[in-house]
Amino acid sequence: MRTSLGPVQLAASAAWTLSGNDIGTMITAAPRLYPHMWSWDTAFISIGLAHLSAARAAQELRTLLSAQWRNGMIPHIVFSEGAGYFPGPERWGAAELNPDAPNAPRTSGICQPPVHAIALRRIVDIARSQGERAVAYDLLTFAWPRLYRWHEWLVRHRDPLATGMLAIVHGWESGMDNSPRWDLPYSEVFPGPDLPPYVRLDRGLVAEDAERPSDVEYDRYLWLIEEMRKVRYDADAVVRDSSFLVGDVFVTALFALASEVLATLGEESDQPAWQIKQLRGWARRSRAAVATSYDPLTGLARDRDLRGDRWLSTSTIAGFAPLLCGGLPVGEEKSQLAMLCGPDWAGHPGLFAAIPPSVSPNDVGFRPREYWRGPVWPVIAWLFGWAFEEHGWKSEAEHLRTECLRLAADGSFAEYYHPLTGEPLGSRQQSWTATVVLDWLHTS
Ligand code: 2M8
Repeated sequence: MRTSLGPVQLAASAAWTLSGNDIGTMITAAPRLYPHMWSWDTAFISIGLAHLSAARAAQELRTLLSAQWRNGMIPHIVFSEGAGYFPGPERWGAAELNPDAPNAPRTSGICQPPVHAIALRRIVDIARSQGERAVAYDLLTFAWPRLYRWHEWLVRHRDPLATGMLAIVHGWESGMDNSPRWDLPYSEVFPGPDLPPYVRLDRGLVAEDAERPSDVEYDRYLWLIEEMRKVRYDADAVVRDSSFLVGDVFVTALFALASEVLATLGEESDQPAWQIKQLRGWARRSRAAVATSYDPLTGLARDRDLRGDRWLSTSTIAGFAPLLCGGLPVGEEKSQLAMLCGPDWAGHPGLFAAIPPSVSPNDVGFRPREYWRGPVWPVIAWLFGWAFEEHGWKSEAEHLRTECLRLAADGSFAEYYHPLTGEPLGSRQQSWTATVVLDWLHTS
């Protein structure tokens, strides 16, 4: 029988999870599987933390931003002193190879989706509503210029065709590591004989191997790191040489959305007008790129394989990217929203809760236990809920929130859930799951 905690118990248990994952210098993404700081996890973590303490949330975001590379990139992992994750800082060798990477703390050499401005917006609003105006002001003053430089880095180094569609050089940069979105481009990544041997540490930390990527996938992940090491993580050389280069429609939509959010925060805090104008321009271009990727045949937006010069048509949650950033004509936008809520997705009659899974349950590639190949990810639902609120789709946002809270009421704060049974999967006590639950509980 599935436990179902009431709101007070659930909130207490989420707060307890976060304090358990707090190692003093940072809140780790999860206790055993992920004992370090991940870039987009920390954005979500700081949102939930703000409900407990705005100052503590600000500190967490500052810790991440303090590890920003000198060239502006926010690295995907900021390593704690603790061991227990592979690939760790030695395997990346970022600081040894690239003078832009900080020596301390140590970091990985790639990035993750740019959701940080959305977190900043949320923390500032929560802090102000709690009367913590100084915390809000100080955080905004610290974070805004850093986030501007981060967005500028993305435009400068990750828009190789100058279309506004941002490219990733590793599936890890999408945050949706083994999504079917990347199967085709990864089939063209051929690990060489000089791939140094390695031992995976993740396998033993989940109930079943199938909940994690396969060894073949890991070889490709590690090989891409070798390729980047060869060019010393030089941003342009990586884009030029990496055997994986894909225009990521979901990252692009988040960038468009976050750029608008950052521009508005800039107006509120008297940031330079030319930078605000630039952010609006970047947002416009990326929104247009997302709309261009829309396929009227499937009703979904598409990624673009820049090595193979082809659209990638997979039936994943990323296809709804236009609902995050806008830009589609009204009719198409309405039909996307109807599709997301309909029987192929959140309205599928077999689902435990009406939340869109990472892959449609009606798709042949749907694997309900396998990581980004089918499970439900609460953070992704949070992003859609947030965007729905922004668009004024109140009842859809409220329905999503209620269903997510029903799923999370078991108190496991799982990394992801089986969409048909609600079974918790992957890591437990995952920080970002606990924090989006806290945010949902506080917006009721
Ligand atoms: C997962 O990714 C890491 C690699 O970055 C892993 O599997 O080892 C993804 O779900 C990613 O989106 C997330 O940020 C990270 C930590 O939660 O775990």
